[in-house]
Amino acid sequence: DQEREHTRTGMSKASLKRDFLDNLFYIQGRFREVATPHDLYMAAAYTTRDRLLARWVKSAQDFKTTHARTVCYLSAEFLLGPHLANNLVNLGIAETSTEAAEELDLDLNAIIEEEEEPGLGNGGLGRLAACFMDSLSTLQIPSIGYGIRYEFGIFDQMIENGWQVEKSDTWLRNGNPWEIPRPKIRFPVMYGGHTEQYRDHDGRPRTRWVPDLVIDGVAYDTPILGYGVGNVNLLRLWKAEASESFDFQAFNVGDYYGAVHAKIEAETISKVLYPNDEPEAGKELRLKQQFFFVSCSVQDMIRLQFNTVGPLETLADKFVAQLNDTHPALAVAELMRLLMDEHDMEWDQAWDITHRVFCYTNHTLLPEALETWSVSLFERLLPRHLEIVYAINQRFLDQVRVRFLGDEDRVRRMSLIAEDGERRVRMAHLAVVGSRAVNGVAELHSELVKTTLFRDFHELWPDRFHNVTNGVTPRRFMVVANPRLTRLITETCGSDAWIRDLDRLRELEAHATDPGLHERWHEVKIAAKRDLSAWLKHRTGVLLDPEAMFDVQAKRIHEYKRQHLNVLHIVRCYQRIKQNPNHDMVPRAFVFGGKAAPGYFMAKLIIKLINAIAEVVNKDPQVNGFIRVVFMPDFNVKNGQRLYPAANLSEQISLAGKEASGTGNMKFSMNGALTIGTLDGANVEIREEVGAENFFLFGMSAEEVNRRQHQGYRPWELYRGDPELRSDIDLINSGLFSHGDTQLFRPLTDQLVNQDPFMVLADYRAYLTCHDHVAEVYRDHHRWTRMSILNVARMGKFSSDRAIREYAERIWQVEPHPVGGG
Ligand code: 26Y
Repeated sequence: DQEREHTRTGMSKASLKRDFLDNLFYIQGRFREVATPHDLYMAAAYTTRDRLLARWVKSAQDFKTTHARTVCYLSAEFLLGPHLANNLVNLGIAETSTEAAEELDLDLNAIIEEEEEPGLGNGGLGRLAACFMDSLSTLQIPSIGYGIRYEFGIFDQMIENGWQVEKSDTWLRNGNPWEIPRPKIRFPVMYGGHTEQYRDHDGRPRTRWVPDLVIDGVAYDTPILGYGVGNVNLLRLWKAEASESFDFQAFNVGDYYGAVHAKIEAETISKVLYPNDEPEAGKELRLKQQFFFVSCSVQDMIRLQFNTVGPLETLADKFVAQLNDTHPALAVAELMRLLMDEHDMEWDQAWDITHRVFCYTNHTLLPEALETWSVSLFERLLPRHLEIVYAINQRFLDQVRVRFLGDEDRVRRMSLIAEDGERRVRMAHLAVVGSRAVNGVAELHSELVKTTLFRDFHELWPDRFHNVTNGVTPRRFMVVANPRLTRLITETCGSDAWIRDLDRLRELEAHATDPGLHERWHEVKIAAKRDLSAWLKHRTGVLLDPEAMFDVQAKRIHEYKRQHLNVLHIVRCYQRIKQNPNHDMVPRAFVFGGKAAPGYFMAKLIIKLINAIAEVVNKDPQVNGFIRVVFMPDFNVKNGQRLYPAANLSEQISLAGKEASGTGNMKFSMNGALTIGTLDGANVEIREEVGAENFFLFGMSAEEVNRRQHQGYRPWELYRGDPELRSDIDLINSGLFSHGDTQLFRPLTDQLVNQDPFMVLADYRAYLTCHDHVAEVYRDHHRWTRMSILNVARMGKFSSDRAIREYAERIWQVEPHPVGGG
């Protein structure tokens, strides 16, 4: 029977072994005895990829012949994480592969460890796009993810002398076995120049864009397989190359080196991912990047339309395109341009199609994070698109004027162009006007979107606004990251159906007080803590006691996320122990992880502060039996997978109203951590789901925050009025953590005492009180374990499958399209 299985696609142990050795030989040119760990990884990756390709071809044929309605997910970031383990799980051959490896005297986990992850995103937004790709395939929805194939993804973080040091990412250095280059799928992308009016053969006025730069975008495809299904969707990332025609021109006039230079210039467009929270620098290249991938993607959609359905008139029936934040919002203007200038369509029809194709997801309310581009830069790079934006704006504002007679202030507020100071294009307004649906990413966030950020738009078009609460994929963040917990849940529920239907975790509730389960649950957690401790010891030298409470905050470093509030709690614990050596407390390991944007000084200072405190605390025998502090370097998807299973307590402590959703909060909770958190983002819904009694809530609500800020917030009064708070801040400035330097942390502490824009001091007392309660509950092992089980049992809502189902039904109107052979 095994003999009859096709080479490269068989799923039996024997086939996997044979094909692995084949690939090792024919792709890597190695045999077992001389293979390096990287050779072994490549052979395993190709063996896995072969199995994906068989399913991919089938999916592509199927979608083409049936003209299946397709979702295009446009995102400047896809933070995929390592592929190998995830693909083995989705293929259903994780266990067989482990056994196959054993029989070859190999350790599959060691092979999996070899993979360098594609870090093509900053954090939440990029990872959400990756989770959505997994769920789209699992739910069998035909889709294409469109983005940029950055040569350098998010930087690698190293910690030197307590400071973050950025090292450039080199994920492509050893080759990428998961992608397939498509040199023939290539589109020209134009920049600069000017526009001209002319009359077409029917005498109608037309516009032509005469650019001064043309660059090619070349497709690189990565297959995305669903869990337990035959559906494979496409992640199509664009790489910038010099356009051949452009090169040739330069060559003709004898400027060979000029042509080479142009080639290098062109290729910078997809060179590097921009970190978020970066100030102005390098802005122009980012606008170029955004237009680059958007233009290629929209041209590709039109090509596919011609290849399948036919006429452009029905483009909006074949495709829906989701804009992941405003980064791809230029797609609205680009589709208009292509329909009118290249395909001779009139404005009204082009607008009708465009407006039915696009939908937009907002991910932030923070004013400093809303994208705008100066009109002068926009005009210089995209003169035709500026004309189109103006034309959209004129028609739109006329509509506003008719609806709200005489309200010119409203017209000014809603305009696509901000006119106060330097004129700027408001990308969020372009996205709202150009889309048929707009959504926020958690209930609270979506309410605030309607009542604050887009209040005027909501008044004009109430039906356009939706909520789709974020979710994460349980395949990667449970099954791949936490195989022990996966086994325990599957045994307890008597089936692994929960992996595709996360609501079925509820079956755990019936066992929430079972002492047998409690013991095994505890064992699973301790084992994960041991694994993490070993890794951290190796990487940082800090040894954590697996019996201690692992109190973890892992996410990008940002003031609004308030890592410094966590720090103040650590300082308080430290002082309590120092002041009372007989002080009894639950031993805690404070674990941090997260990158700071390279240009974000305050965030980098927070990292330094954490490491400075760690240094003092960890070597002081008077306290290190109670508290230890460690900063996990280079928090990324791979390291996240080590962290989530090991956490007892998840810190979700942003100032209410600032975190749009958060998704780390879900990943921790799914792995049995309890949450200490504010009423912010998806925390609100997590608390609703798991029950208030299983969630540690503290701090002001978004409304209270608003009220306090309107009343006038004076943090220095809190500093002066609370002796413990004062002594914690003073201790940071005493030089104790900085070898006597009393100025090092001043920028941070001065900011807290004088401005405190994220109201750390206002929530300080409530946070400490809540932490005391956490410790009290932790002492009661059975109570804690029961709460942990109930957290996992009630996390069904936070599967990205649920989120994608909501998008599919309420926003996209797309249907599942099963491909056989799963
Ligand atoms: C402008 C550009 C440099 C830029 C790039 C990335 C700006 C922002 C970002 C990333 C934003 C981001 O990750 N936002 C997060 O999106 C998550 C998914 O919806 C939310 O859970 C999270 O609250 C939000 O901060």
